[in-house]
Amino acid sequence: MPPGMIMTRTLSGESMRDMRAVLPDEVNKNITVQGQGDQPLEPTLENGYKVFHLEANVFKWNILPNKSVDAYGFNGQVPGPRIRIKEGDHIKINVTNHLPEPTTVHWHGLILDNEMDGAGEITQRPIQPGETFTYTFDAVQSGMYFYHSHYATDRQQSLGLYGMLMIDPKDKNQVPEHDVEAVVSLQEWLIRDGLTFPAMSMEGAFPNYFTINGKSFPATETIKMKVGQKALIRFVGSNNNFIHPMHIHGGPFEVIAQDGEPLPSSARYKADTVNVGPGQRFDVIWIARKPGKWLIHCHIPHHTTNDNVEVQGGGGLMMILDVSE
Ligand SMILES: [Cu+2]
Repeated sequence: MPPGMIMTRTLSGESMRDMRAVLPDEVNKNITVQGQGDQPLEPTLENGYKVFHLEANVFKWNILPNKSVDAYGFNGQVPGPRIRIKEGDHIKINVTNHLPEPTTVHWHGLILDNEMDGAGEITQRPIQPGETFTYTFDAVQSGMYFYHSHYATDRQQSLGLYGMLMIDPKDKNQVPEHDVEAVVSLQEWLIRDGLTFPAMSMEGAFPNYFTINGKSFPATETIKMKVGQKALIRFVGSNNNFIHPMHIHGGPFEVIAQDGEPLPSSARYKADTVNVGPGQRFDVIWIARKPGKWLIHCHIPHHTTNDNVEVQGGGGLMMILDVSE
């Protein structure tokens, strides 16, 4: 049990279950240290359906070259693989559970049939270890979405069971012109005594590591741009606990979509910081006005440290837009 939790006479064993550390001997998939998350997942085509395969496993995941977590994740990646589809597609997603506990997958924000919604014990019997469940839906929306475990969510999403779901619109003009695109998917971790606990908004369980697309700064991706180019940056609140005020240096951006829905031009607005809460998505366009290294980072400075320590100018929720002439 993490120190600091307040025990009372009535604290039940059940309340402890979801906060336990991942046991290192539960790791059942080997991943290379250099593994990157959010990699494109290719579907097969079957009878007019795009069919995807997700597999939930336990694996060691490097958030920094010298720091790994014992993660629950999809297809050996944190975030899980990127499912990128088109508006109008017919979709099937087979989910196989190799976790030591039941799970489900919820398709956050999608219009679909209730029994495909993935709310464990509400809309379906959770997928038991060793079982496969097939989700099916038609993509009637477009924009930035994500998927995540919806069973013991406080534990499972915290341990890495989430991934990006992007639906390209039929009408390409719906997305403003841009030269580069970057997903900024947030997550919080608790590593203590070499063990990975699910980070929770609870005394004794607060996170001490923070990741963008599964990596802590300085291991986060650097985005190369040229002066005058536009970046479409898609913030995703795939984390469980904090609202992260995500800030970009070098001048304001324009918020063009929220939660997958494009904002009409009259509702678009300029800002230099957006509060990205758990579950939210914000798409923004940032123009590279001047050359140099411009930061994207959370404005809660503790979230730009790694276990309370700044490394090479920061940590955690930080990445660089590297703009050349
Ligand atoms: Cu933050």
